[in-house]
Order: sequence, then structure tokens, then C-alpha cells
Amino acid sequence: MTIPTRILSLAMFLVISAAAQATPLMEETFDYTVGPLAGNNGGTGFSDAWVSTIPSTTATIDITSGSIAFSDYATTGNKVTLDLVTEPAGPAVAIYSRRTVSVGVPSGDMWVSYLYQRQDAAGDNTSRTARVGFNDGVIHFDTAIKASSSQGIAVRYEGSFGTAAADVSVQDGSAYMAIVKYADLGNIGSLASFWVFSAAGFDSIKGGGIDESELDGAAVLKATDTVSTAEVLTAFLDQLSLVNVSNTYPFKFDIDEIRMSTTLADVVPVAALQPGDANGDGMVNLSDLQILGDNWQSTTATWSEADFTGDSTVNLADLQILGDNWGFGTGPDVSFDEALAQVAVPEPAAIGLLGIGGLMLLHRRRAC
Ligand SMILES: [Ca+2]
Ligand SMILES: [Ca+2]
Ligand SMILES: [Ca+2]
Repeated sequence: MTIPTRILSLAMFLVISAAAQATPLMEETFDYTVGPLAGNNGGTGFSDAWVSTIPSTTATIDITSGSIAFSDYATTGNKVTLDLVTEPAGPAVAIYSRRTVSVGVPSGDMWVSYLYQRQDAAGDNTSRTARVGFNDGVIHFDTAIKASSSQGIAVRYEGSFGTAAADVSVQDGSAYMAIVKYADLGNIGSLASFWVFSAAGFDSIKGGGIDESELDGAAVLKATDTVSTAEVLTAFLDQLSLVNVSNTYPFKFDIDEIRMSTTLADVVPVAALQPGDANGDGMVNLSDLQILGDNWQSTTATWSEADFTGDSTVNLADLQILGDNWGFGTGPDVSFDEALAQVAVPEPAAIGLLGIGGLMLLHRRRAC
């Protein structure tokens, strides 16, 4: 059997293509000095500075030190913390910050991403809601982490919030990534999808770039809503707003790395992984081969399950890529043929598929 160079070339092309990124239309990384958020005017896609509305003597909306840490997701500068410190029980209080978005409603789809992390002691989540959305006074594109009267998340695509997904609390103090797709803008009946990811879920799909088809399986929660009451008008994308609304206290959370654009790759930029590096640790070694062996001939695999070609299948083409990159990062701890002998891959049937010629060729390449 000869090396499937045609397949290998295609695989390399796909990996490189998936990692390609463009600049998002709107980006706010909170690369500001620690202190009040209001008055800061950086980022991309805005026409004025942040303005805060804080009808409380104790609440704060401040830039705080460091970005939200979320696996190895690339971050810049600091983050913003919305802190409803201590208030008497009573009607809900909202604190919020807004700034004008200077880019119009994109045609087609609009994608949004941001990082979220609750900071005060978790526990009771009653009536504590964090919201990130776009509005022109009335919010039309909106996301809520912990929707009213239930844990979880909800998304609003014009009109009111759709049904919340609520079987997992994302206010447990861990960092989460929110990804939203407002599909097919300008048409009644269009769908908004809102996914929230843990770092582990993100890690499971980030390799080689994230494909939309991978989102459902990796998210800890997903909520949806449809446009039902009005078309999406240009004026609806006017201001980016961050809201902390609660009638129980304290409630303190961080928001960071907000992006809006027309593609998923624009709003969730991920560094390309080395081909063959299934577990994303920067090395191609026995651990990756073990993962490949564990998932051999799977037809539903992601990058983290050793599908390096993006066809969801773990087969000879993926083994070839792993072999070609063997030892990347630290140099080979064992030779590739020793590794093949240690790991239960390929199974006897797979060795037959690989063929003695192919196996010898892989070994010879590694021996160089
Ligand atoms: Ca940041
Ligand atoms: Ca690895
Ligand atoms: Ca594959």
C-alpha cells in the first residue's frame, strides 16, 4: 500500500483552512486600566465610550485585573466586573453599561461570543441574571445567563426570551464561553441559538478550528428563540449592553472578550493545533496515539478524539498524520513503531487495513 498523499494533502489543506481567521466586526477585550469601566473607549466597532448606569451607592462596574482564564483561549488586557454588592431586599435592581456600536446589522448571520464567570460565592441563584445584548433602548438581540425563575440560559431574538435551557447552573464560579448565532437576519421565523461551553467542552472541539456542527455536542447548555413579532431592523443593533439585574444580593460576575461578526471563526478565534496533537498539549506522542487507538474507526470523532482530517472518521489518514508529526514538541520519547506496539492501535483488523507496506513506510519515515 502506498502513502495516501492525496488524502494527506487534502487533510492538511482542511486543517489550515479551518484555522484561518478574519478580524471580527466588533471586539471588546477590556484592554483598559483597572478602575471604572465608564469613559473607556477602546476596542473595535464602536463610536463612543462606555457609559454606566448604577442607581446604587454600593454597586460598581469596574475594570478588574486580568482577563477571564478559559483553558488556553487567547485573551487581551483585563475584564469587566459588574458587582451588585449589598442591597436591602426589595424590587430588582439593574446596573448596566452601554456603548454605541458603529457597525450596522450584518447580512446573513450574526455571531456573538463572550466569556462569563460568577465571582461571589455561588449557591443561591434566585433572581440573579447576567445579560449581554444589543439594543436601541428595547433589547432585541439579548442573552441571559440564569434566566428569570430558573437556572440556566435564555436567548431573545426580538420579542421576548425563548424557553430557557436550565438543567445545568452556569453560575457555579467556573468560567464559561457563550456563543450565539442569530441566523438569517431580517426574516420572521429565523432562529437564534445560544450555546454555553465549559473549558472541557471547548477543549474537545477547538482543535483545527471549531465547526458549527460540533457546538451542540460540546455545549453544557443550549437555548433557542425565533423571530416572531417583527423583522430585524438596522436600528436594533445600536448599543452593546452589559446588565446585572437581581433582587437578591450579592451578585458579582465578570464579562470578557466580547466579539460580534458574521462567522463563527471570527468570534471564536482559536490557534491552530499541530496536526496529530489530539489532546492539545503541544506535543505529538504516545498520549495522542492512545487516543487514536481508543477511537479507531469511530465515525463521530472530533479533533480531540484523533480525527485530524475533519471527516469525523478515525482511520488510516489520521494515523498517517500522527505518524508524520511524531515527536513534535519534545522529540519522540519512543519510536513510532515502539509506540504502535504499546498502543492497541491498530487492532488486528486495522493492521490488515494498514498493510505491512504502509506500516513499514511509517516506521521508515520515523526512523529518519
Ligand atoms: Ca480581556
Ligand atoms: Ca498531544
Ligand atoms: Ca479523519
